[in-house]
Amino acid sequence: MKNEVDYIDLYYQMVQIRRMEEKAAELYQQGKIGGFLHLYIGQEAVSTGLISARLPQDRVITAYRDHGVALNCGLGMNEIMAELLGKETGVSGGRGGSMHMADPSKNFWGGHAIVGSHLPIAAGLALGDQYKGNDSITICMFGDGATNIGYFHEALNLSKVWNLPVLWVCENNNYGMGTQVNKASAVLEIRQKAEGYAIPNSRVDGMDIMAVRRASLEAMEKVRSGNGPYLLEIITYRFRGHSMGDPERYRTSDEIKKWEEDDPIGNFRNYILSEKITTDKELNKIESQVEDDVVEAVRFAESSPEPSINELYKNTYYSDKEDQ
Ligand SMILES: Cc1ncc(C[n+]2csc(CCOP(=O)(O)OP(=O)(O)O)c2C)c(N)n1
Ligand SMILES: [Mg+2]
Repeated sequence: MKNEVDYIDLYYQMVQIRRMEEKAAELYQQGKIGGFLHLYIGQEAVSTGLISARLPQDRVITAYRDHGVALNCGLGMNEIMAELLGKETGVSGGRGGSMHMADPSKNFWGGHAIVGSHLPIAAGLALGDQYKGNDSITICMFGDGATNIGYFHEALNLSKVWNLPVLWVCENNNYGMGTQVNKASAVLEIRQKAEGYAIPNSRVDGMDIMAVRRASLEAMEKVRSGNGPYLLEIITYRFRGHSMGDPERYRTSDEIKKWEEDDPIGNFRNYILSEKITTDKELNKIESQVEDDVVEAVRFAESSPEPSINELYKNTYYSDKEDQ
């Protein structure tokens, strides 16, 4: 059983996400990454704290803001970068790109692009574990915007009816694209929506990784001991636009600045230093290690081959018969 806190490793993971994505933004602007690119910058404490509390048999599934979640689940930075560049060596063989990272061998069940669509899948994963009597829970992450969609309500309802071992995790970053929560949701505290399905719930500050980890451990313990689903709302903020190319007319630079002062990485750095867990010098060393990791990931991705043209139809389904 894991769950001793490895503060240094958690810090390392958060800085890895930040630097990997800053580099991805640059590569996107150079036209090396196609399609959409949704950055997780600002939200690093959410997945890092949450996933640090899971056991290896627990499944994780998320939406399209998935690069950080993939790293936290143990997918390599080289392979994530290669996926962003659409290369054969990518985590999804270069077929998925930014929004479709996945590796079931690490119990990471993917990135999903259609808002809310992975919530019924999460209920299905949990139903499978319940049926088999596995000691696994499913951790399903989604945004505030997803809670206004039918999938959310159907999945929560059935999860309670069937007492499924699923932890619903709402990352409330206050926006669904350019729409603020108060313009799209009937309740401002998303956790209240769980009340309608008699699902126990709580809210936690997502800029404080230790608070996220504590709340996650508690919630996972409840779900694992057979009490059925639980909903954890994590309050956070994305420092970048919804995706690359977002003109961000819906929020002010003062608002962004205010949240940037509550930077989850800066907060954790201060915590580590004030608790004397390690020294400034050691943290600087970790940061330069991450710089090297990113350089290596880009080298790996750029030097990897494109998927072979001969595999164009691999994993696709088609029929050569006329419609019957
Ligand atoms: C069914 C569906 N409707 C609309 C979209 C377009 N869309 C992509 S992201 C998004 C906002 C979702 O916001 P939220 O769930 O809060 O996640 P966040 O981007 O904040 O992480 C929308 C409407 C979509 N992908 N799928
Ligand atoms: Mg959102």
